[in-house]
Amino acid sequence: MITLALSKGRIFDETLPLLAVAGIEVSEDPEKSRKLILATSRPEVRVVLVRASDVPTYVQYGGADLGVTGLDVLLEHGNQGLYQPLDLRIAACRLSVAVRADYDYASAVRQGSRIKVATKYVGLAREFFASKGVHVDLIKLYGSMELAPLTGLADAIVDLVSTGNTLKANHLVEVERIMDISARLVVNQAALKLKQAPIRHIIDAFASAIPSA
Ligand code: PRT
Ligand code: MG
Repeated sequence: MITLALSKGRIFDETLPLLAVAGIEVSEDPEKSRKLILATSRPEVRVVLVRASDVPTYVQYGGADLGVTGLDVLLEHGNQGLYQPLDLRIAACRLSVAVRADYDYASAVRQGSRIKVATKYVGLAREFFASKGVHVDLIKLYGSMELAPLTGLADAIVDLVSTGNTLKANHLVEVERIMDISARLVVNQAALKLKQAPIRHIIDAFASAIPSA
């Protein structure tokens, strides 16, 4: 049995075409079913649905053999014990710093002020600001980061941006791009040794199906 960990939403939706190339069709729509384990057209392959931030954990400890996860989640988790053969170039976005339109980020940085930054990505944010020598107080949030500058909780946020519509709707502006993000295939290293042929088949099929840049 091969177990693939996916999260509902864009990761699941954008992985389906890659699975199709590997000859694997998921037999149920996760938006319509409450099942957490989904069978596929291949009796030896199943999909487990986990929170996006739990995909690396499942794969690291062998709860799943492979998984698809955002680079944001992967870097924040740490990639100990995970083989990362492919950048799938799906679920693309960027990790950015954003502030209220009336907050002067550039002069706060220039003057060496302490900046209050709210984010789900405390590790990545700490590393980024430390590398620039910017002093920050980090505030950990689990969602709706955009609200933090609007309520006075923080001066800035570090969050994912794709179209920019969410920032715009909340009168925030992107002031720095930290890194480009896309989804990665991650593989449990022991599983790769024990189930080499079927896992290689999936890696090769995914590799042949990656959208071009
Ligand atoms: O939603 P939940 O809390 O269950 O988990 P999650 O938010 O971690 O999962 P999900 O499915 O939203 O995201 C899974 C992965 O998709 C992330 O880890 C990223 O690698 C990738 N991804 C790509 C994105 C986006 N694009 C994205 N735009 N993840 C989140 N967003 C959010 C962003 O946080 C912001 O709130 O969408 C909003 C901005 O979008 P725009 O288009 O308005 O700029
Ligand atoms: Mg989300």
